[in-house]
Amino acid sequence: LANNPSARRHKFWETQPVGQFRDAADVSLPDGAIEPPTPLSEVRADPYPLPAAFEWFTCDLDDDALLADLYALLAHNYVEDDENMFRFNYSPAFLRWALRPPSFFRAWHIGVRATESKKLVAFISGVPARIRARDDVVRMAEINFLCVHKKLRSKRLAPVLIREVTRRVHQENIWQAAYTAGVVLPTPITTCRYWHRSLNPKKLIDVGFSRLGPRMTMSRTVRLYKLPDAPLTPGFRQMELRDVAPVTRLLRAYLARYVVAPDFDELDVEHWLLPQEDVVDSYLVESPETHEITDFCSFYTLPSSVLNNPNYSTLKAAYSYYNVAVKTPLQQLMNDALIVAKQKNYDVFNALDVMENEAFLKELKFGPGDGQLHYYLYNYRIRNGIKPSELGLVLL
Ligand code: NHW
Repeated sequence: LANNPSARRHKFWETQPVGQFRDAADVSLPDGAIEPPTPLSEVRADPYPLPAAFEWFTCDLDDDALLADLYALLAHNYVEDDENMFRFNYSPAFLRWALRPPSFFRAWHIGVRATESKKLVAFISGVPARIRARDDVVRMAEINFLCVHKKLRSKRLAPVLIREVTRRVHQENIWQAAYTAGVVLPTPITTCRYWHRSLNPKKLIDVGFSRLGPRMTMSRTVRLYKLPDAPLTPGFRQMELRDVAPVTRLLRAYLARYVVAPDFDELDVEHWLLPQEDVVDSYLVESPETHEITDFCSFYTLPSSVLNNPNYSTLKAAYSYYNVAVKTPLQQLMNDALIVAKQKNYDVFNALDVMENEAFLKELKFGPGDGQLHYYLYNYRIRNGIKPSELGLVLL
């Protein structure tokens, strides 16, 4: 049983409209919504009950003090690697960006605090998105930053948070959601792997993120990962506000190839892809002759705290986001992304094996990580799932 997650019982997830492991072989089930919307008047009006001494609390992220509380909750209690050596350290500016896209709902930034001390002890969030599955564009919530304080774990608080965010999403007449997790739940639409490209191999080895390869010395390793000082593609430059329309056109045409992908309009592109220092970086290739925008690449910034290391407290990591190579070969475009990330002092560049990424990972000296990332849809079935290369969606 322990080696077979799909045989495990899921007391909460078995009650939810998600693909159930027991239905995996049932070919008669159609793609699309698992259950129909209920009339809005039947959506529960009151928040779900919390254990005594805790209360719901909607986080206003305009408020710097509340943002600092959320940052601290996550910095101390959010996702760690299997060996508890690193913990995600989303910055306050990143959280503001991630949680306030166009038409966001404040009510979907859901905290739980201790009634007496007002200390924030748990959180879950949603943001609205249009996500296309095959030819069906669906209004969804992207759910992220589910976190329960370490001292309150295994008390079934997570299902209460999930039910509450579901209720608040339903109140907006939205019935589907997308989310990712490192754990296996019923039922992933696909399972991806992270790949890592060392930019600062010495530090990565010192903090235990990577190991010196067999028959390798430190100086050979440093040489192996060395990159040019500046991008190589003529016309490679940072994206600016004036580029939003052509980038949206490029991205929409490109994402149309994938089975599951976001349906971005110009407002989304302005929010999600216009560079913000230490949050999101986007570059494009402007043809030196025609001034046409031909290619695009982007990454977001998510440092990790290094736990229990005497020399280092953080790893600066870039995560590949959306990339579109039309005229420039993808491998060359991504090599330029690595070069700018190195210039900006990132220690590592991470990428999932989604979209066309397999085509450059090995060649650009990415190595496979040990963690997996499972993608899920709530109340939406995709029979047999999809391959990572059919997925055009990156969640933060
Ligand atoms: S994944 C990151 C999740 N956060 C972390 O890993 C941070 C560190 N861990 C924790 O804070 C990205 C706790 O361990 C958490 C669980 C809070 C994870 N997703 O309270 P109990 C996201 O944020 C199930 C979903 O006792 P706990 C995406 C588990 O399978 N379910 O556990 C979030 C079990 O149910 P089961 C998860 O350790 C997507 C139950 O929770 C889960 O104290 C959310 C146990 O609860 C996970 N990552 O707290 C779903 N981890 O049925 C959104 C555990 O198996 C769905 N569980 O018995 C869509 C909603 C919107 C729909 C709108 C129409």
